[in-house]
Amino acid sequence: MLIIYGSDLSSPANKVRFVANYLGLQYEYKKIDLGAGEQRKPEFLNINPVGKVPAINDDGFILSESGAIIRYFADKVGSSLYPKGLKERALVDQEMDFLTLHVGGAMQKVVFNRLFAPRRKIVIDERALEEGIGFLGRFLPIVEKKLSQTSYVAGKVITLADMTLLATLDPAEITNVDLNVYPCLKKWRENLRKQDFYTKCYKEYGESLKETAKT
Ligand SMILES: N[C@@H](CCC(=O)N[C@@H](CS)C(=O)NCC(=O)O)C(=O)O
Repeated sequence: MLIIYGSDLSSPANKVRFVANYLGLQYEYKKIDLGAGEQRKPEFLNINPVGKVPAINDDGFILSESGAIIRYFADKVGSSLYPKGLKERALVDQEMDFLTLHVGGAMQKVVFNRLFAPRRKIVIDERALEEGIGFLGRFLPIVEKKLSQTSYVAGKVITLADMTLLATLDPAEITNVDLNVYPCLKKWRENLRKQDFYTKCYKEYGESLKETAKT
């Protein structure tokens, strides 16, 4: 049995569920309550000593780090999401690294300061926020240009790079990151967000916050 440890507001963890759903993997989703510090409890530290989601337990094989997990899933079932050819794979890796480190790094500063800091009553780091917005303004036009030339991030077919970008930009609406200025990116995103692998997780990122607000 495959267990995915995640949290609905964690983009890296959601990326793992997107890929598992896309590949049709059966799994149990165990939510870790990050707000309550469950990730630092000994039971979870036994799974991931770093104390972060996502992590998986696949019949006793324990793995963390979302990039490693989604590569493992794709290779396990021999999926074209992670092509086997030397150069095709290298290009997917290039996009995954760029999207995780640069776009993801920028998005993280925005998400932390516009979503989590106010909720946790932490002082907003305006400088980090500005830096995050600045980097998005620098990197997203590069993504837009790619998507104006090809259907998917790393070429003609969907790959793990698309899953990475999709999860990374998922909190855009809730954090007021305007993606309307990127029409090709917007179209690409709309297409993926209506697919089963996505809607099996949720209708929209952050909907669990609305549920909590109701109770
Ligand atoms: N590089 C990791 C990042 C994981 C990560 O930062 N997880 C966050 C949620 S998005 C977390 O668990 N934070 C809890 C904490 O730091 O206490 C990955 O890609 O899996």
